[in-house]
Amino acid sequence: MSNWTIRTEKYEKKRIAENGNRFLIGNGYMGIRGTLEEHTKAYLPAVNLAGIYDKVGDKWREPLNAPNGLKTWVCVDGQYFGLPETEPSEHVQTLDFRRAVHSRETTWRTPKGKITIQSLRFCSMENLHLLAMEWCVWADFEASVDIYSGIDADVWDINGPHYAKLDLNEMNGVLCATGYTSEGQAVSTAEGIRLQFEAHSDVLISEQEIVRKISFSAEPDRKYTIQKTAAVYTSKDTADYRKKAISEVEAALEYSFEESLAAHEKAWEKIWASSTVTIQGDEKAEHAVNYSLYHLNSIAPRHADNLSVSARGLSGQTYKGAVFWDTELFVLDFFLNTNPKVARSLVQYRIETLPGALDKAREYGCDGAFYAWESQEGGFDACTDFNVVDVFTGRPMRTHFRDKQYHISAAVVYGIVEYYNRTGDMDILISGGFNVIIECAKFYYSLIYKKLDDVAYSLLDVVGPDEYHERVNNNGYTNRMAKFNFESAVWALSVLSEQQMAQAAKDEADCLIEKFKAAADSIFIAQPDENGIIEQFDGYMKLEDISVADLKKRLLDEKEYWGGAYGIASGTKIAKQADVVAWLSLFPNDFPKAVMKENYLYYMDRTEHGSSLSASMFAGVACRCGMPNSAYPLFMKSACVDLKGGGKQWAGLIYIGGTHPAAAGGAYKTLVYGFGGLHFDGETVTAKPNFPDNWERLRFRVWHQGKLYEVDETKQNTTIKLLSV
Ligand code: IFM
Repeated sequence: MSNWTIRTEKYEKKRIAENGNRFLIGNGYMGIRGTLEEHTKAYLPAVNLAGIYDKVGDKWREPLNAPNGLKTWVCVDGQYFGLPETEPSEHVQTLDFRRAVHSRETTWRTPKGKITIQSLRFCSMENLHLLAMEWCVWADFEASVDIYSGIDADVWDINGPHYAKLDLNEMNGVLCATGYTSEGQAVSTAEGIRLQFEAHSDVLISEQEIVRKISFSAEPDRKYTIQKTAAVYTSKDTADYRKKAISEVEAALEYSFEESLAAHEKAWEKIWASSTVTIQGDEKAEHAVNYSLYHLNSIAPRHADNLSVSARGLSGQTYKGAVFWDTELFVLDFFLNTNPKVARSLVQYRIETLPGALDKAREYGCDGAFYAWESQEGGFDACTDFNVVDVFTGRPMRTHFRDKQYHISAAVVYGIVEYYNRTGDMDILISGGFNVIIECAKFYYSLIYKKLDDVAYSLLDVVGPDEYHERVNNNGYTNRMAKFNFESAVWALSVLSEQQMAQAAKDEADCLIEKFKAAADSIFIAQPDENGIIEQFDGYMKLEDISVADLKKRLLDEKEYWGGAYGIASGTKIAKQADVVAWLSLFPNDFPKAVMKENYLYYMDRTEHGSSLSASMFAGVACRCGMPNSAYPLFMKSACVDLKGGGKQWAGLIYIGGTHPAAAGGAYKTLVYGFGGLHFDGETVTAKPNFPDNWERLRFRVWHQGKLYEVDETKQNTTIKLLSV
């Protein structure tokens, strides 16, 4: 029986931020950080919302955190008991990630006796606007108890405060806090409780908080339980956000806590029915992968048909809640395989944000579509020209993520093509997908450059996924992706030409086909040198060859940024994540296995893995080279990033902690494609085990072309069964 929980049995103040990510619960609409009910904003609690943003002054635009409807704390005989202020004698925090239920139990031993609080909460997967919690307190002595429970609108923000105005009020026993942003959006949290005992209750309203004070005399060893329900609605959901939040709470209070919990658990069971992974022979890996998939399932935008997922999921405002290339290259496959409707939403988001990409291309004097590096709604690029803060001067540093990471447009195209290959959904292509592919190809076409004497076209002045080396020429990954984009556009235009089309449009399509064919054929694609090594970009081989360990010794400050003009890595071969390996992981048939292996080994020694995306790309290539045992630690590194509360926490002085959907998705891809050898060819699904030594059996389900399959592999035998749905 697999272990579906994570647990911590001690309370460490220094791990509050990390535990906020590890113990997160979410349902795609919102994510509730795994902080404790009594926590004020100093401890980073958040009810982080998907797809709604705000900008304050000239600070970064970021997603909103809703007023916190879970806020609850207790005073016993006039003394506050809560963490971290009052040191506990016992503390247990648990996440049951099969049921998506968070719980905690904390005990204090006082001269009068023991006091314990306990809570259990969930973010409903059945009704995505609802949060519910059962909270109780008991003491083994007679005591006078005050429970304070309500809504805290003094929310944690990185670049806030976002609520320029707050309305706090109570009606018929339901509390409501509505925040109005300077961009004209509003967020309402309503909250209601069920009391399981007799008490005196008052509503207290302060500037940023509305709470009930529930006072009673507690008998020794009797549990006093409150059941709380909160609902969140925003002005993006409905014009009646406040009314809706209140009526949702009233409706939910008609049901018992147990009934709401059961409905939530049932919804999760359905999700797990298509996404559980079983690994016989390796419980640790099975636990880590399913935990990673829990996080992906918790951020899936099931409630929308045009939303995507952000680089730190719903764990807070890090990375501005923006969508990166992470979605298409690391996360999309999980949803293609387990929930194609969600995959469609991720793709549709890009189709609908094309206008933003067209504008961005114009801004830089280019044709076509240049997608946002950090994409918010409408394709708005939240990335700034100064995206890192220098630790020494405290000044923003000029970086070129926004204006030179051209590879983002081709990543969007890659996602659309993948989605089509896996679903056969021609509608999405006709209704916008083809257009994106063509516009992105036009973008690269307007960038490629050739001197009179050159044979090939170059792509100059770019930043590849290895962000430490800025403004380089002919970055291997970017050029290869541009070639892919040109080829995809030729296909798109050919399909469109076969449709009913006016002669002028046909002529235009023919002309573009010719241009893109020529571009695909003549863009520079680096080839292996005499040792089989592919140069990451022009001139890379001339850079200083140094080990990561030796380079690290040059750091003057542990938070120092490694890239940019003065970064310690810039003049060396050390990459943040290896672009050539990224290339090979996507196009494994470009070169023979021996070349792949040489490059894997070469770049492994020269990669810092400063991005949580890096390890899974290496793992995928190791599997392709027939080295599953070498892939294994890299796979586990990706699968365990959030489990261990790892990943980089700082880029210069910018906090970048949170959950890591791309690492989770990358681990999943390594599992099914790398170790499971899963392969799709037209309608056909095949799998060929390529297991690490200790694995005995691997089982998972995948959707392909509208059909659901169960893949069951042992080292000797593979069965792929079509399931009836
Ligand atoms: O998209 C990545 C990028 O490749 C490296 N820095 C973090 C981003 C978000 O995960």
